[in-house]
Amino acid sequence: MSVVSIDSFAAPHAPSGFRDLGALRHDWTREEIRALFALPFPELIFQAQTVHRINFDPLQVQISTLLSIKTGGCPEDCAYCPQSSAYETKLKASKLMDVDAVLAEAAAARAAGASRFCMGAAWRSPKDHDLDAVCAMVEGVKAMGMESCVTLGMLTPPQAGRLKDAGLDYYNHNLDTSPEFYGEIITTRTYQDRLDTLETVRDAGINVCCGGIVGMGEGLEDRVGMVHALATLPSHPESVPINQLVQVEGTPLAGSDTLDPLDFVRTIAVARITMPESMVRLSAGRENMSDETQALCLLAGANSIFYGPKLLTTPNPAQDRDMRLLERLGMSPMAL
Ligand code: SAM
Ligand code: DTB
Ligand code: SF4
Repeated sequence: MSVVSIDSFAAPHAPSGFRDLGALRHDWTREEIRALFALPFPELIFQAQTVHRINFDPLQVQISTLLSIKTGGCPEDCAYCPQSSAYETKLKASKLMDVDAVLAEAAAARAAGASRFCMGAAWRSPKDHDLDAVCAMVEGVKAMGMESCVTLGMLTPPQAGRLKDAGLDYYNHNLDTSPEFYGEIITTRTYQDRLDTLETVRDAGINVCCGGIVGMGEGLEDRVGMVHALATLPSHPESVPINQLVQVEGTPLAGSDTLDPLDFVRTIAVARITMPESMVRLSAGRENMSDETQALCLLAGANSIFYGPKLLTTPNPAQDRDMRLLERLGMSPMAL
């Protein structure tokens, strides 16, 4: 891990933290993170790019494909989510997919160039017998030479152990927002429940994929609090998805004020600076972003995307649009 000294480039008003840019830290304060968000845009992007280039090839983007293996009918009340049974959306619920059908989708994702296959289930937590099928899916994905990721809700230590034994590489479980705003969004499980699941996953030796959502009507201080919560975890999540709310008719958050795209870019940049060795994923919301906003996110340190025409239940940009964008930027998908 190297630390750059770039005093000679620093603007006269650059904060003193500028000198330790790239250091791996878990003691970020809210004040420091607030100060990053408040930087003039060119300073922020310069810092983010500098940190990015210390740890990563800035021309390479990791691509993951998502599949909803069990859709809708979820007992949780996450206000953003079309899969909650608490809200009337147009979504059709379905039971857990067959292993073979999932593996056929995984093979197609691999053929299209994805290096990771992520399977999501609309559960509060999995039942032990459901894990038999999920473990078989993980084993099948691994046998194809792809990385595997699942997101299944809260886990017990024995369940995490079973997933690890099946060869699971990543578990996605998001903190979603700041601890203060969280209660406005979800009432059926607590922030501490989420932290406990993250600890269970980490202790099982599975890589953690953990991020959040912006554009839910939160304030700047909530974005500060969200990044702070992520960057002060005992170890930084290996993967940090930053989602922009996909507004779905029928959910309580449909009709929320949309976020200034530059505030989204700032969130990516601050995540990059504070978690220098993590993959930062430009996640949900790309379908509603211009190519130029996405390009700014990639310049601000995002180095991963979800690839394929669908996220879990909502649209994502077509694959050819994504490949064209990477080509226009002179960037390429990270090899398997
Ligand atoms: N049910 C499991 C859970 O919540 O832990 C796993 C699936 S859940 C759909 C995975 C994540 O997707 C959520 O934590 C949330 O961050 C994100 N998500 C869900 N709906 C979204 C939306 N409308 N816009 C942006 N992100 C969303
Ligand atoms: C994450 O942070 N974003 C993905 C993934 N983890 C599972 C999910 C986005 C879901 C967007 C809404 C939908 O398609 O249902
Ligand atoms: Fe259920 Fe996950 Fe959607 Fe929350 S985000 S309602 S837990 S599927």
